Amino acid sequence: MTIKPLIILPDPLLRVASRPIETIDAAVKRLADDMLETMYDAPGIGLAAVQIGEPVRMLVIDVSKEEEENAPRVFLNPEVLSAGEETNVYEEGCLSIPDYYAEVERPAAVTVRYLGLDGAMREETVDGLLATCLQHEIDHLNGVLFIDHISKLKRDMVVKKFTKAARKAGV
Ligand code: GNR
Ligand code: NI
Repeated sequence: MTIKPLIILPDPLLRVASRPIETIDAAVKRLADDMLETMYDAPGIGLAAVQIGEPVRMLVIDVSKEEEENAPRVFLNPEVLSAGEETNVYEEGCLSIPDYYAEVERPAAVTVRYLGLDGAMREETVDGLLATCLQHEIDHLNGVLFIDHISKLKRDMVVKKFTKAARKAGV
């Protein structure tokens, strides 16, 4: 397993739509391992493959509490089938936008369909932090970032700040 460097705003890779996974081979399993290791190292509660430079539709999540055992989960080709009427507001952050946090409103519960690493198709209705995190990660697979759900004024400020920082760093 390898900790991979994170792709940071304003890298254009964060804006591409990731491609579906067609076969669950050794490379896909290895990518899942690297994603988990990178997520735990960060640390974060979720990670999309594109955040480590692989634009494929895979994400990993662990929303277990600190005092609990790790509960790593891998989702391949996840799709939101339906969303509840009720919404939640969470303070979100993103490993690709370090040290920036903002409140985002999303459906409180969603039903998702995805493939597990074992190739089995699953359907699940989730709520709470897992629902928020899944929606944040599925957005990544579509080139969408959590800052797209806040005001344009705030978004423009963040993008400007990260663009300046990248220029200074010579990226
Ligand atoms: O670590 C993360 N925390 C988080 C908190 C609230 C809502 C979403 C997230 S996901 C984020 C990791 C990340 O950037 N995943 O793409
Ligand atoms: Ni993110």
